[in-house]
Amino acid sequence: MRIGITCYPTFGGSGVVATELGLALAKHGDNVHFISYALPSRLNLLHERVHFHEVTVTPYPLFDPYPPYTLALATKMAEVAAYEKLDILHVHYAIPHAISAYLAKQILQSKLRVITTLHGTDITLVGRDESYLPITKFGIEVSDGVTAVSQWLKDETATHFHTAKTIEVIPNFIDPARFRRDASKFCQMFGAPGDKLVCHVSNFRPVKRVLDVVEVFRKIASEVPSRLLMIGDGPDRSRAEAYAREHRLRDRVFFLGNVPNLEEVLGACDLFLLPSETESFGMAALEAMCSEVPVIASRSGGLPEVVVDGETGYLVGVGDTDAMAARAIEILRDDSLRRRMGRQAREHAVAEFDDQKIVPMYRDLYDRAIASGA
Ligand code: GMT
Repeated sequence: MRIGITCYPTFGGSGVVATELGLALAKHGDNVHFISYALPSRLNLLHERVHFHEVTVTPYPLFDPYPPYTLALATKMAEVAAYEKLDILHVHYAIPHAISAYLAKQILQSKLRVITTLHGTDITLVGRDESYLPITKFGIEVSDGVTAVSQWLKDETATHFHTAKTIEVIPNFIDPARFRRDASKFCQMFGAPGDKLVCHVSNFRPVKRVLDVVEVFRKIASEVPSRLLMIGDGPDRSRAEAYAREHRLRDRVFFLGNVPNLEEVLGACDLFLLPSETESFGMAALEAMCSEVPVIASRSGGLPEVVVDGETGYLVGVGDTDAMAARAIEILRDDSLRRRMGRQAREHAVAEFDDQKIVPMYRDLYDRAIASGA
């Protein structure tokens, strides 16, 4: 099969899922063409069946002040679909990507099938904005297949967009060989002997509540010798760093930015915190779980579909930093509980979200989409 994939090429979970999906499909024999404005952050594997097509928006005074990325993307999609004879164009995010894909299909008047995967922000934030709601709904309804990364997101989409479009739940997935416990390397760099390593990974947007992470850690550190690794970057990083400074935690809290070797870091951690306002799935939590790290997360959005409360970690109310700290201290003080929850977390991650199980679900959807247009 010849498959085009468009995603945001950043460190966010949607880019990770799109990239890992493309790489997995290529390994199994498909030809995969990534189409985006930059190389996806995890696209670090050279493979004869993986190709990258950069979208550039040529600046013209006519386009001031807003260069039309959506149109440049549609043009590039049509061009790649035509000369690479794409069967499928799989876009991650309804807006603007599904709209560009629709335009590309109209330009070509071809049997190209468009699959749209909803990841969350397009539905929970942007798409609900009245000014974007109609076009987001349109992007969903003109797609040949639509998936959501959790049941929660599927239900949210149906409710807020009043759409009867069939949406299939295909959850995010993980490569268990890549994310596994290995404390040896990284601990030597950040773990003073005996200190527990607590970790958070996100893009530091307000929805992630990163100040809660540092506040919870302040409470943990007063009871358990520990360090906090803050991975990622974004708008709330400065505030979180200021909080750590003000509370004299700078020798215990490390802001590492976007690290290329995330699996090494996670493999050495003892606990993962994800206090988000909401998450449609929580990809970073899944990667931690697969690395045998218990996760304490908010009981919100799709997180209860990933974290099993009391087994693979704990779920607490949004903003309840006292409860999160109490659960964290409980886990970090009891090594056998931490190890058991870590083992159960990996078992659950592998049983439910193994790439070998999930990637074929996408492949099957592609087959059905092609058959329906034949
Ligand atoms: O969490 C973010 O802000 C990044 C965003 C993205 O664009 O990658 O993540 C969304 O998609 C991920 C992959 O499906 C999900 O794991 C995240 O839960 C989802 N983020 C939110 O719903 C806030």
